[in-house]
Amino acid sequence: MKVIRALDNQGDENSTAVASLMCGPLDHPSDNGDAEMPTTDYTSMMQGDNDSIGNAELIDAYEKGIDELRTAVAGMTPEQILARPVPGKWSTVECVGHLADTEVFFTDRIVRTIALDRPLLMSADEKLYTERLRYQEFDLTEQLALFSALRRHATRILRMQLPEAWRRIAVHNESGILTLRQLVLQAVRHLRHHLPFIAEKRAVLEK
Ligand code: NI
Repeated sequence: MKVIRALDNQGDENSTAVASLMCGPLDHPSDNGDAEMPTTDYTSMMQGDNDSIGNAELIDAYEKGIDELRTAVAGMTPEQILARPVPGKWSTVECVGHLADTEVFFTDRIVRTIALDRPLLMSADEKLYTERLRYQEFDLTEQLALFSALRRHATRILRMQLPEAWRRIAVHNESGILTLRQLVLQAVRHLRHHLPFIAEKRAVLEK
């Protein structure tokens, strides 16, 4: 499928780059012997836009992430949600907490870029979020509801935009100029980056 190919063309899942991308280092394996990818490469991989997917398809893929995340954790027991079955990596609730918390940023960036002219977008160190906000003590159902509400909210806004809105730009303090398309692509790719790690945890827990 065209959509899948376009969105999955994001490079390797073993990147250890973190910094402005808001991807948890614990779910970005650094102990697998693979060479680390420089943050700048990871950033361009996540934010790249080759026009291989149309705007309507992109919104559909973005909205579909709600079901993809719910499906990924469906049927897990409370013990499984809290378990850290893969050494050095997050529990499932920590991963979903990261995804929901990141979505707060992504949604704000998308909405801000539509509403304002050349808004400034700030990076954040997600490593600090995980510990200080205590993701392990988050409520999975609450996090899923937050993620879903944010994506539904932005999906509705995106579907109302005229085609020219997709060329709107923001200025990121580290990445520089980003288009609305790049911001939505990044949100889609970020979720898809993390879903295999949830599957990895489940495979260990359920075997
Ligand atoms: Ni992440």
